[in-house]
Formats: sequence, structure tokens, C-alpha cells
Amino acid sequence: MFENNLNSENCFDLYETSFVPEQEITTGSNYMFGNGYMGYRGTHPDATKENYAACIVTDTYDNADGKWQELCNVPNGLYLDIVVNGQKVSAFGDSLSHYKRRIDIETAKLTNEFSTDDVAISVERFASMDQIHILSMRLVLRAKQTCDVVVTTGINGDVWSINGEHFSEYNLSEVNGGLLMHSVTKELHTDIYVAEKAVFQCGAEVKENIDIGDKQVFRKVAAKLTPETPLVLEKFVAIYSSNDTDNPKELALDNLASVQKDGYQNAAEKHDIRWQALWDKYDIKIAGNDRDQTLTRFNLYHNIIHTPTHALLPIGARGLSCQAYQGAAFWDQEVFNLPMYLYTDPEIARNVLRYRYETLNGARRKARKLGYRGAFYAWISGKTGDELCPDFFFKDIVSGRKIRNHFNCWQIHVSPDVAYTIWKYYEVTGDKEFLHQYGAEMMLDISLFLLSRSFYNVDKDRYEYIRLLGPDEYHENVDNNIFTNYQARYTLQKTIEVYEQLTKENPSQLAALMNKLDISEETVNTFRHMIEKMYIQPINENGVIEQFDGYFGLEDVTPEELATRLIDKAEYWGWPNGVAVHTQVLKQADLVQLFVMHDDFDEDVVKANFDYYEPRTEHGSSLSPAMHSVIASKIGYDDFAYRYFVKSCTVDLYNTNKAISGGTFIGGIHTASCGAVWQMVVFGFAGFSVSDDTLHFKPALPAEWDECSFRVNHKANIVDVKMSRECIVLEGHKQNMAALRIDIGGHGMMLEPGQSVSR
Ligand code: IFM
Repeated sequence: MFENNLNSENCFDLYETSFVPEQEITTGSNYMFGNGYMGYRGTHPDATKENYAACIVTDTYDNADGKWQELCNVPNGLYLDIVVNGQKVSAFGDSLSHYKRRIDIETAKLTNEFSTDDVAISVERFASMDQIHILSMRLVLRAKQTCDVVVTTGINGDVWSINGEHFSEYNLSEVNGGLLMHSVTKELHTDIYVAEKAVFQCGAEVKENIDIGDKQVFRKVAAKLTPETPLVLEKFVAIYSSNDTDNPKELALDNLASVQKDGYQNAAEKHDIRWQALWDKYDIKIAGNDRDQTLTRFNLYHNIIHTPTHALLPIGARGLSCQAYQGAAFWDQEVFNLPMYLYTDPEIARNVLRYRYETLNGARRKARKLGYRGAFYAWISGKTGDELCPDFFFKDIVSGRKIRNHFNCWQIHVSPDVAYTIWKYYEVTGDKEFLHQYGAEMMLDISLFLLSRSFYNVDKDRYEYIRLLGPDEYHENVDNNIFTNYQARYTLQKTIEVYEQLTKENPSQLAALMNKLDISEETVNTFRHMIEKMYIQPINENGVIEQFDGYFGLEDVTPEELATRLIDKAEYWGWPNGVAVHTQVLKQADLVQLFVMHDDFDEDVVKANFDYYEPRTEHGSSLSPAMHSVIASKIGYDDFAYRYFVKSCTVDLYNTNKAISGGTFIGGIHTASCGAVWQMVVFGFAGFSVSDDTLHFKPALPAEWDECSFRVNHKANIVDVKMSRECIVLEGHKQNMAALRIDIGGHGMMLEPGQSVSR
């Protein structure tokens, strides 16, 4: 059914029946499980750091080698090693009689099965969605004939880390029959506790002993197994850090004792119930194409497991799949990960936007450092919101010299992207409490930054943004990138709306805010002036908008032609001397991105620009194909829309993106493209948008599908949507509080609670 060694039993799972060592990094990410608190890579049970085994935990940022902060890969509490008749039996073994690795996407459980002539082994692992600090594992080991078995399991502190060893000490102990490892991070001295408890059941006599090493604490269990006496190991691991609580050790031990008491079966059932509730909200069902159903769910699954919901923390560009991109948020978070939540489960979006509020001071520090007022959100934003992106991110791999990229100081669109999403959140929820308490402050301070960073061109009587980087990262140091200018103007417009709302509804709060941010009436008037005079690039006689000043004058070549000019495949194509810099080749959707976010361009303009920019786009970023799919759907380019849908959905599964660029490891799960699957189906194929409290649909179902259904939420009213090529049916939930205004392809109607409408 799939390429690349992938199969599915029920469109809610993925499995492989042979192991491809060359794909170890990617498959470890693809098969991973997690719960938003931690991500456990889907490597084999006996994987070590050489196999990129990792359990990445939120809020463990630390700088190990002076280079940059990243999340820690904590000691591996699920390590397992099996020896049968003196020989190691490994899931990596090349003489296995049976091998299967399967991630059950529906319940986020990973199963590894592997057999030899002597034994059949099955290992199930999951990160509880019910108790987010808990990892669980169940091993069933059956002997095919009598054999001596030694099972070693425990906590392995010798872990994979991209930028150096994070722990300065390891304290290992045995507590109440369980194992405990306390490690302390080097930079911020964060305490991390990993506690483990295992229970063995076996008809045969079992000998157990504990082995404490330097960075490892293991229990070894030996037994003589017969076919009648399988060995079953059930274990739990609790993980807490001192950033989670003041008493991580006590909580780890208590939490462990309570799940242990409840037992594995109950823990698994409670976890499954949580997942069922998540799928009720987020699932997209596709009839008529099993592959696309599985691809879609795979991407939704990853958007879910990498989203922290337990605290005010970012969604990482590589989520919890590894340490690449430092476990930190980019604009990806607002523009790619959040739309799915905004329209299905806005509380989650609120939580993530609260994270932006909590990190406002980091954004202010960044602005000050660069000489601006207001809030300039980081290109790479971790716990505090301070810029984590170093000045030198890539290197010129031909000369070996470091490249000064300006992602950290010129990519100013991140700030208006945050403001844009705050406003979208308000539009779909009507949550004024959030807007006034948090949104207003962020928007005013972002607008202040936009003012302070702008350049008023006296000769031309217009505001401009010069020396910047738009979404297309191959062109740095450009002036007036349309995406940036447009987003800036939108932000200023919405800031004025909030300001006027507060003037009427809560003048004292507004006064306090203006005072706190040191914004005067005059400054607000300047915001108004900027809205009026912001330079927005014109549409030329061919209907095309120039991406930035001077873009049309650059050499016009195709990405394919450009690829032939590379000296080394892993070269960075962008600034300062990459092959794309002096050409019109784009890294990723830029104007096309703008069209996804703003519905106010005529269809012919959107078409003309898609026609112009699409062939010039290299898709060097995994963010790009999905945006092309959405816009292609909207302009009736169905083949393009579908082709880009598949391309975006398989970025990780078919391993199509660069794992190393300019010498930097950027592998792992591309959470933005995972989140974007929702946009491709709902914004693209279903043509869904919301304006003035009206839910619009303009369906364009791919010819490859029979039916598609999903759920959207507008101001706490839930609508189930089902579309085929012939018709679309919308069903309002009985509990809805109001009738909803609907527009299907230009035909208006009302959807009453408990009723359905169709067309
Ligand atoms: O934010 C993106 C950027 O747009 C392209 N390079 C990778 C970043 C993280 O996904």
C-alpha cells in the first residue's frame, strides 16, 4: 500500500516487517509515542544511544556544551535486554524468524515482536495520556523449547545527545524494590528523577538481582523457561523534573506506586479512553483511500503527541522527537500547529498562546537588544522566549566556514504571526477575557515593535520594512517582503480594534496597559497612520505581486537547474553565497503562504501568483508543500492540491526532507507539516473558512477519495461535517447553544442545534 517499507492493518496504525538500518533515525521518529509531556522514540527495546534511542522531556532546556540550549534526552527507563541460552536476542537481529514493529496510532502504543527458533518476544510500550509522567512497558516472552533466559531491564543513563552530555551527576539507588536515578543538568542544575518498578510473572522459578553501574541501574532476572511458563514483565517508569514541581522525587515515587497498584491493564484502559476522546475531536475520516486515511492520521497523531497541554510550553518544530531545533517554537507553532486546535479544541490553542504571553519579556529583551521597542518574538523560542537561535546556524560545507544567517534578527514576521493567531483565536471563540487580559498586551507590544522596526520613506510617503527575511529563507537582507508588510498591517489593524474595544468596555484596564507599555495616544495615532500608509506591493499587469523589492530582476532559473550548480548536495542554498541567492528560486511558500492566511485576494490574482511562484519554489522547507496544496484546492488545481497533499503527508514517512543542512542536524518529526494536514483537508479540500461568524464551505474533494468527515468547533458549537463529491452534510450538535450561519459555495443557510443541512 505504501512506499518505503510501510504497511497498515486498519488505517490507524503503521508497521514494518523488516528493519532498514539506514533509516534508523527516521523510523525512530516515525514510530515514536508520546503524550505532550514526553516523547519516546520508536526505537527497538534494546536500542541504545548508538541507535538514537531517546526520551525527550518538555521543560528540560539546558546548555551542555556552551553552544545552545536544547531539551534533554533523559535516562532511558524502558531499556530492555534479553539473553537466551547465553546469546543476546535482539530486535535488530538479522536471523530473526519473525519481526514486526507497529505503532498503533489510535492508542499511541508501540509493539515490537521478534522471534528466534527458541523464543517469541512481544514488547508493548506507551506514554500514558492519563498519567503524563508515566511510561509503561509489557514484555511477553514465550519459549518454544526449554531455555535459559536472562532479562535485563532498568534505567540506562548513557543516552544520545546532539550537543554534548547534559548531566553532571547521576545518583542511582534502589527504593522500595524499585530503581531510581537522579541526574542533574549541567547549566541550570535541573533535577531529573527517573523511577522504575517492574513486576515479573512466570510459572518457573525466577532469580532477580540488581546491578548498579556508573550511569546505569539494572535488574537482571534469570529463569529456565518452558513453553508452558511464559515470562511476563510489566513495568512503569515515572519521570519528573524540578521544573515540573518542587518535589520531583516524592512525586515520581508516589505516582509510580499508584499506577503500580492500579496495574498495567487498568493503566492501559485509562490511557485508551483518553485517546478515544482525542480522536473524537481531531480525527479526519477518509473513505475510499486507505493510504491517505493512514497518512492523514499519522500526521494528526504527531501534531497531538508533540503538543504540551499540561503547562505553558512551546510546540517544538521537531516536537519531542529529538533535540533538533532545541525543542523550541518557531512561527510554525501559530501558523501550522495551532489551526487544527483553533477550530476543534480552542482551549489548547489558548494554552499555547498563553505561553507566548508568559514569554513576552523574552520577546521584549530581544527587541531591546537589537535596539527596538515592543516585543520581537524569537525565531527559536524556548522556555523564556529569549532568542535561542545562535548567530551562526549553518556552515558553508565547502569551505568549512561558519555562515552568519539572520534568522534571529531579520525574520521579523514571527511577531505579527503571533498577533494574527491571537486574533484568529478571538474570532473563533469570542473569548474576550483572553483578548483583554493577555491578547491586548501582546498585540500592543508587537505593534510597538512593528512601529519601531519600520522605516518611514519620506519621499514616497509610506512605511516600509527594509533589511529583512520573509518566510522564503533563501533571500536574506531584502526590502519590503510582501508577507511581512501585509502581516504587519493586519496586526496594526487588529490592535486598533482591540484598543477601541477596550476604550469602550474597559478604559481603566486600557489606561493601565498603556502606562505599563509606555504607549501614548500619539503612538496609537501613528499605528493608524501606518495602517493607512503601509507599503503593500502592487499587483502588476500580469496579476503578479513582487515578493520583495527587486525580486523580478533576479536570475530566472528553475530549482532543478539550480540543483545542478551545487558543489555538494548538503550545501545550504541561501544566504550569503548559496546557489539560490541571486535567483528567483524560493525556499518555501511566501506569497502562497499569505494567501492561505488571508482570503482577501481575488481568485485570478491568487491563480496568477500560484502560476508564477509555484514552479520557482524548491520546497526546501517541509512547511511549503502543504500551503501549496491548500491554495491549489482553492483555485481549482485539483491535481496539484492532491499531489502536494501526498508530498506534505509523507515528509517524514518517506524521509524526503534534508536531515542535515549546512552541517546542522535538522532531522526528526516535522511537526509543522504534521499540523498542516488538518489545513490541507479542512481549509483546502473542504474550502472551510470563517468570517463574520459565518462558516463557509467550498468543497473540492480529491477524485481519489469517496468521502471525508471531520468536526469543527465555532464558539463552543460543534459541527460534524461529511462530504462526498456530490454533497456536503453538516450536522449541528444537540448541545449547541446557537444556530450557526453557514455558507456552502455561496448559498447561505442556518444550522440549528441538533439539525443538519446539506447541499
Ligand atoms: O520555521 C521554519 C522555517 O520557516 C523554515 N526552516 C525551518 C523552520 C522550522 O521548521
